[in-house]
Amino acid sequence: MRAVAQAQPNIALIKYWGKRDVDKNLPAVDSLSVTLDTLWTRMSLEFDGQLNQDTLQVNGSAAPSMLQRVSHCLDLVAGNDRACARVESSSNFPIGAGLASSASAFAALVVAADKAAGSRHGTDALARLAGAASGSAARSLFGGFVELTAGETEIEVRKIADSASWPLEVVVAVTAEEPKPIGSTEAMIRSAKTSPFYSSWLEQQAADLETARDAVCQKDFAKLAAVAEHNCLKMHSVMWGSRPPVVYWNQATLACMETIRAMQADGHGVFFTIDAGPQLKAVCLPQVGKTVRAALDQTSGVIRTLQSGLGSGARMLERV
Ligand code: 2P0
Repeated sequence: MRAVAQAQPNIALIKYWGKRDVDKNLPAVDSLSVTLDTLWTRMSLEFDGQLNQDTLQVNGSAAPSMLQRVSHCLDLVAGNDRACARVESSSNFPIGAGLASSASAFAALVVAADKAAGSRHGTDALARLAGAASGSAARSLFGGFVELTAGETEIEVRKIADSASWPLEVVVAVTAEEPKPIGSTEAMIRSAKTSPFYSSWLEQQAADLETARDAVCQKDFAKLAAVAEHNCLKMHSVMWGSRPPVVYWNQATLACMETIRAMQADGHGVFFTIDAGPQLKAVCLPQVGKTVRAALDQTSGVIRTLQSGLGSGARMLERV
């Protein structure tokens, strides 16, 4: 039985950085994100009693380095006594480069695996299982504005506003297409162990999240912009203060920040955020999407831009 699911990446406006429990992959902090619509990962999965091991293809090529993580996730969804699976993933955007490809991949994977195994879980449970594989993936089970609450023993994920209720746009400036130099899991562990700023990062997160949640509920763009940029730069300060430092930015990342600052000075409704990679994501009011994209296209070092509205959560595409 083959199942095909699709999920879109999400962009955190209040960031997940740090783990409460590394083995269970429990985040140390709450986070808030927006789910995109035009970027996607499609995951095709078939349990097959004839196979003697799981197989994984990513964009048409074997991907043995990711197989263990995928197999573990399948065990969580379908049980240790499941048949082996043939898994094929394809994405329409660069993977492993700070564009949340693991979020869309694991969100799509849990939906496809659950369907193929007989639909035993609801969306909340699937979000927890996706989060156990990759923390940010839990948020891609839901569309629009999504909040992840990191409890002592498990996470709670919920949509706090629909994509249609505040149709913001996101322009991604791609400044490097190669995989990032250090994975976010390792970088988070290093930050927690060595960054002198890590404890204040944890202490202040609840206040940032509350401000951002209020801003979303009030549709207060200036308020959301201020807290999201602050939270992003604070997360990167934690990384820069780690030993050895974790630096994901390149020159074009900084050039893009200057572009956004210049647009803000001109009164445009736009702000930036940057994740575990050198790409800059500009979040903007829909009426300035085109202008923001044109400005980022003109910015030195930008390879290309992608544009997206806000979209829906992970879902099945077909069942064969
Ligand atoms: C986020 N990031 O909230 C933050 C901001 C990157 C920077 O979640 O270790 O791939 O697999 O749970 O989810 C990227 O980390 O990490 C991430 P794991 P994940 O989007």
